[in-house]
Amino acid sequence: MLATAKQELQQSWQGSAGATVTLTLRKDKTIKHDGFRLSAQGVQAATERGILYGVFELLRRQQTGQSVTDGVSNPSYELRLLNHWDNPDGSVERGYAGKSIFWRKDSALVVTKRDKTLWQEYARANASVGINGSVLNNVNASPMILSAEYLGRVKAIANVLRPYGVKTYLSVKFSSPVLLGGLKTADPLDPAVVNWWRSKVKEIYQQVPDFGGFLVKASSEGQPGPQDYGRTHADGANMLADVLKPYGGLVMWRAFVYSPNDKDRAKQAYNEFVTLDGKFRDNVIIQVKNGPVDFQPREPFSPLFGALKKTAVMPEFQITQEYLGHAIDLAYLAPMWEECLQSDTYQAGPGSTVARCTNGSVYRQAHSAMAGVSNVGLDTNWTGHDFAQANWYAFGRLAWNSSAKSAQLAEEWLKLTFQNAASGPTQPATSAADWNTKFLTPITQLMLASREAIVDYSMPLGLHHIMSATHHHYGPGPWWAPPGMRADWTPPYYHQASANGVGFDRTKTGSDAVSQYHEPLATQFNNPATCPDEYLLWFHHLPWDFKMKSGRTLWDELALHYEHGVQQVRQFQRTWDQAQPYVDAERFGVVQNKLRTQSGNAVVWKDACLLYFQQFSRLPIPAAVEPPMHTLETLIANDTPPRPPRQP
Ligand code: BDP
Repeated sequence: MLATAKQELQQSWQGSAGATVTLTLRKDKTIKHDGFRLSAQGVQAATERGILYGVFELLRRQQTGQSVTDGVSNPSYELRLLNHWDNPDGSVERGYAGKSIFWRKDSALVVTKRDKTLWQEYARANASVGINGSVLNNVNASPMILSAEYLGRVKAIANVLRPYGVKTYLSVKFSSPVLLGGLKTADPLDPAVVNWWRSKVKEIYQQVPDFGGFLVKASSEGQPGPQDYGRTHADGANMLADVLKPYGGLVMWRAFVYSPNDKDRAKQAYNEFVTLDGKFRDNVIIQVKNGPVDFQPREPFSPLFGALKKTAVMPEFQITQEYLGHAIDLAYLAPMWEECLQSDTYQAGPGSTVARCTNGSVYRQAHSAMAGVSNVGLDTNWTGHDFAQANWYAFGRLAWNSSAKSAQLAEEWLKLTFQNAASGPTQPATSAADWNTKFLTPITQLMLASREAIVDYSMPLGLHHIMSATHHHYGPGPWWAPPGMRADWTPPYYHQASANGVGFDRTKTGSDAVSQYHEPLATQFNNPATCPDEYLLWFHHLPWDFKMKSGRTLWDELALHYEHGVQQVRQFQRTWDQAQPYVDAERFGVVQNKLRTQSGNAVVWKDACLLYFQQFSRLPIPAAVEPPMHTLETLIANDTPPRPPRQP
């Protein structure tokens, strides 16, 4: 890693002539984990990784025109990980940037020079934002990943990632002892099963001596798990933790569990895991999605944050835009993550934010971590949408500093990505001041408004999970409920629209999900008068003529949100058009086209939802809202016909 740090400096540092940058590897009470101290003289750190991060910080400041001030920078989270949902056949679950960079169908196991170059570039990008680990395969894991053949490729990948400080982890299928090992059971308390895992783990560490550990999706969405054998999540996680322990390996055990039998999916992870608090080994971390249902455009924070007090808990965010417009819509996600991290759980008094409850500030926990479901693929721009790179960037920076501000990260990213990007003889020369006022400021504003625009035109006021569920999770589908389908995979389960009103009643007289939140939140969420508008229909089923804080009816307010979302995207189009002189022709054109598509799709969302809900509300669309351009019948007919779904 030191060699990498030196190489980066030599390649890019433009300090004044003759000036030297000193790299000092020395412990110091103020420097934690992979933190570093920057000064005019250079970088000091306690680990080689720290040196590397310090060097990248130096280069970032140089490129963004910030001065190098003396000071220590320590990471908020010890582990800052990408989760790749990549399958051995090269496909990427919920991936919108092409195939996997790690796996491919043909000659899967031959490592080419091109593979290595790509992995190196990927590792370098990660290191530049402080990401120090990658889970190389999908949580819906194939048992094959643990075969000797695949482990050979894992070793090759690990060897390329290592010099950049990126550790390698794998997702494992809980039934691997049966599927791969030929055992009759995967019962975590069966000695033969434990032995199988023990020898498998030994084999992994022979190939990858610094292997990070396992990520496990078990007893979740049909995946096998300890509950198949009448055991608990703790039994399963602890068994794996025990076999990894001698090597320093970790288990990241996902809390994304729900069964079709419960009346409210949002309550289940909490109910399942809260009773297990304190029962996990210290090398287990429970990985919890930011919201209690899934990665919806907006959810309140998962009530598990802060509620598990004797167990390490890590937030899982989704960088890939499964529910936020894939690689078509421009969605800068840092505001969403910031909103979650800064939510106060009150679990240990005021100020117990999600960030502080998970990064070691509130509870003593052996490890702290944050995971992001990666949006990286083989596309030349890595992430499908040029602006989706900003989400990879911001995820790393937020995992490093959980108090970082979305606005600052957007500005940093824009400077690093677009400064000096104007090209071609027709482009006017631009001064720095010009660039700031005509590009940086408006495009930062556009980015900051982009997530809320999507919330507005798709699922405003706390609506959730009303996307078309025909596998793609892109457009609207509030109607989608094929006969025989699991109710909790259909939008009507979540919006509950009827002549009486709309929204999911999670109050004390409803599913009582509100009681999973610590006071004062439980009381605040329980009362529609005090529940924040953005979570209103998450917690309440309300009549269409319910009087909102604004004085308008719920129906009118809903319609205005949809309208506002559409208008916002049109404004983004205008803003982007103005940015033309400051962007190279290729990226300008691609983003312009995508915004055009997004604009049309926003109208589809608005029309579909308003026309669908209008069947129940029987109220007119307010005059301030553009009349629908589509009919409900065509929109439903154009929705991709349902294929046999594995999941919504
Ligand atoms: C859902 C995705 C599905 C994932 C699942 C998970 O639709 O593809 O497998 O989450 O996180 O949001 O396990």
